[in-house]
Amino acid sequence: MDNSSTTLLDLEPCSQSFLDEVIDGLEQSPKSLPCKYFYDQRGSQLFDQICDLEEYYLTRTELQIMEDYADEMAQQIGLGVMLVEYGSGSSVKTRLLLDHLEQMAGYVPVDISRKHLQETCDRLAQSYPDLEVLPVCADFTAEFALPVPSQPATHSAVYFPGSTIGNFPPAEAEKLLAQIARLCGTGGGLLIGVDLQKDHQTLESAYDDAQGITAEFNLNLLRRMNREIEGDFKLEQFRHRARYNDQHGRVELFLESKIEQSISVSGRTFWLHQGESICTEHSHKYTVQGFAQIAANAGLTLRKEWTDDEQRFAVMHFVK
Ligand code: AVJ
Repeated sequence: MDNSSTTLLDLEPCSQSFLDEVIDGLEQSPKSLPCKYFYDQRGSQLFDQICDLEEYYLTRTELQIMEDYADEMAQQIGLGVMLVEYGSGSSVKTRLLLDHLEQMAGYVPVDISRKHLQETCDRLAQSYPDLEVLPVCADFTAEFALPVPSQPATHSAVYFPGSTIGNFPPAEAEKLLAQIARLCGTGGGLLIGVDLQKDHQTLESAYDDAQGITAEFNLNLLRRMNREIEGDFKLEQFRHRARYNDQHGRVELFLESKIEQSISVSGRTFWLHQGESICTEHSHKYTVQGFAQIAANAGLTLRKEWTDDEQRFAVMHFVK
C-alpha cells in the first residue's frame, strides 16, 4: 500500500516568521532567540551527534526505557488507537511502540520539516505495510485537526518523546498539554518523555560537551541567520555557555559576546556589550510529581510512569 507520499497534509507552517521572531528577541532585554530555529539541515545533523554524546544522557536513557517497557506502554495505550506523534524526527523510539501496539487505526506523524516527515513516512511504510500512515506537516503549537483514518479508531493517543516539552516554560507547557487533551478527546491519552531534575554538574555537562558539538549547534543559529535573513554575525566573536538556573529548574543556553560589537539583521542594527549574552534555549527539568501537576491542570490524569535505574528520565502516560 503506497499511502505516504499521496496523503501528506501540508498546513504550511512558519513561512515568514523567522525574521520577525529574531528581531523581536533581539529587541528584548536580556536578548533572546527562539530555539526552534536550531534545526536547519546542519543543525539537525549536529543534534543527531549530540544525541550520541557520552554527556548527553537523555536520548539513550529514554531509548532504554522504551526498550524495557514498550510492551507495558502499548498495553496502557490500548487496542485500536490512532497514534499521533509530535515532532516525529527519526522515529526510532516510535518503532518500539508500533511493534507492540495492536489493531492500530493509524499513525499520524506531525512535523514542521516536510522533508524529514516524508522520509520518515517512506521508511515506515516499508517496515509496516499494513499501517495507515497519515502525515501532517504542521507546527504542533498551532491548533490543527486530525486526519480521519479509513478504519475508525477507538481512541487517539499523542506520543511526544524527547523531552521537547522542556523547551516550553511551564505555563506554555500547560497550554500545549491542554491542546493535546482537546485533540485526543475523552478516552484519549498522552505518552510523553520528560527529563528529570538532577545534580547541576550532570545537567551542565550534557549541554556543554567536551568535544564542543553543543557549542557548534548553538553557534550554527548565527550561521543560519547570516544565510537566511541577512545577518552579519561573526561566529568567532561569540562563545557558547550553558548553566543551570536553580530557581527556574532549567538549563539555559547562551551565546556570549566576546567583545563590544554591533550586529545587523536585514538592515536592523543591535548593540552588544562585551560579555552580554543572547539566550538561545531553555530546557526545563521536572520531577514526576511536578510534571503530573502541570498535566493535571491541563485536564490529564497520570496513569503510569516508567523511569531508568538512576531516575534521570521519565516516560509518563496520561489519560483525558
Ligand atoms: C530537543 C529540546 C530535548 O533540551 O535537551 C540539546 C535540545 N539543546 N542540546 C534539549 C538540545 C542542546 C534538546 N531538546
